[in-house]
Amino acid sequence: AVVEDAMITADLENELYLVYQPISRATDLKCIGYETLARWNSPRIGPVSPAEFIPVAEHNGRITLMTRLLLERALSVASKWPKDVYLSFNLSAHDLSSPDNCLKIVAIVLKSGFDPARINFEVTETAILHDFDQASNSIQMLRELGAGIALDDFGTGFSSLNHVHKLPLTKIKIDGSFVRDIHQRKTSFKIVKSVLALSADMGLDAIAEGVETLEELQVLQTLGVGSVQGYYISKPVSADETIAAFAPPR
Ligand code: G
Ligand code: G
Ligand code: NA
Ligand code: MN
Repeated sequence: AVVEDAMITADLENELYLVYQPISRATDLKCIGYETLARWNSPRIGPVSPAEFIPVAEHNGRITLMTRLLLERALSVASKWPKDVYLSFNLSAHDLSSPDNCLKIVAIVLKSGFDPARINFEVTETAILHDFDQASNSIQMLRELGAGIALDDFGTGFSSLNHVHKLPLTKIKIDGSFVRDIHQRKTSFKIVKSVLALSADMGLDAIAEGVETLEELQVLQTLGVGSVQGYYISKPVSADETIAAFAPPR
């Protein structure tokens, strides 16, 4: 109830912000994109994790405002990146739950003038399962706009293979739980290996997330994963740091 109460009076425009975690090509760790991660610093209750405040916002309806605010900001920052760097933006179940919600997202993208082909929307299986048919329509709509769709936290939900088959996805994000100690855990190794074979077979990009050590990275490189993300490569950084990263050396 504490988070619920704090959110009712929150000035989300000022209290919400985004951090940006690099996504890098596995072979040479060149940065090819950034995933935006929402942060809420409440003056009343301090920092709250999105894992906690997104579900609350979905419940009380403030998610509509949050998505608009965060996506507009992300697009504005991303417009200052080189053209070969993409934006990866997390969507919630609510964002996918009606054609109306999804059209609002499409409208924000079109208004921004940012190339939709440089946007990747991340959706979780949980968000999809909330209402599969509607989520499927929304994903189709975003694909028609020209954006990519990544299935996030792959392997942690239910009947994953079924979803990969039925939805017009472009990427799979292999959950960090399969990356953890992959150099020592045979089961994780086998799972990641078969997920990579599946992705290749279906023409999907594979991203391994939660890479924390060199040992993990090396195994992923050997297995041929396309891109990597995690604390070993970089923690999430501020908007200014993403822009500074591309400034010419002086
Ligand atoms: O960054 P962190 O590990 O605290 O994120 C926790 C969870 O919140 C993750 O599942 C992440 O995908 C989700 N999340 C982070 N930012 C956003 C956002 O802007 N929108 C939505 N819907 N989920 C987000
Ligand atoms: O659900 P999603 O995959 O979007 O959540 C990503 C979450 O994982 C974010 O909260 C982010 O802060 C966190 N994260 C990013 N890199 C790492 C990592 O290398 N290790 C761990 N444990 N968490 C990470
Ligand atoms: Na994500
Ligand atoms: Mn994930």
